[in-house]
Amino acid sequence: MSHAWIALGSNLGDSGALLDEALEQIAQLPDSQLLASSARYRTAPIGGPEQPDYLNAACLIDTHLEPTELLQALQQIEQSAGRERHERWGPRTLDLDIIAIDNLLSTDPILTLPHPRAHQRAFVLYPLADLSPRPLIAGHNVQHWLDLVADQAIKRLPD
Ligand code: A4P
Ligand code: MG
Repeated sequence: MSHAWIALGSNLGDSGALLDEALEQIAQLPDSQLLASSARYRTAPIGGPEQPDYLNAACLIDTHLEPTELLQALQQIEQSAGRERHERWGPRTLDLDIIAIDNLLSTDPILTLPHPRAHQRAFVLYPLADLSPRPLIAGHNVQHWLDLVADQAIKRLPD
């Protein structure tokens, strides 16, 4: 059984409903259990073209799936939310990124672990901070990285 931390993001369509639906589908992944999910955050877009603000969140699961099986299952959930890929960092109905799986390290571009940009992004770090346990990213805890992204616009939404 492995812990996997997953980041959710949406800035097209009914983002609140899309994140609700994604969490329900994550809870139903085979050989897996949803342990915790974060608050929702309204966040300014980082990178890419001019685009709407995002709704971001994170969750923690226990899973017996292999890392590549988990990635494929999450990509199927993205597809079922009508995800289209046009340009890097462009707007999307649903993005599901694996932030970390236990303390696995991978430089494979198909599945890089921990996620190579997680520690630079308030929209990933704030939701992760709501979860227990939290992942270690590049040898440091989430709070260490949070202190370095204080300039990024993010608003925690009421439950
Ligand atoms: N891939 C490699 N490692 C991973 C991983 N750990 N988890 C590969 C998930 N996928 C991983 O992803 C591109 C490829 O990354 C996949 O084929 C997979 O094999 P994608 O979802 O098709 O494309 P993407 O999400 O546009 O690319 P990327 O580089 O993952 O984007 P980022 O860095 O995740 O940025 N601003 C705000 N405020 N909130 C956001 O959620 N998201 C992005 C996307 C940009 N700005 C944002 C937000
Ligand atoms: Mg992605």
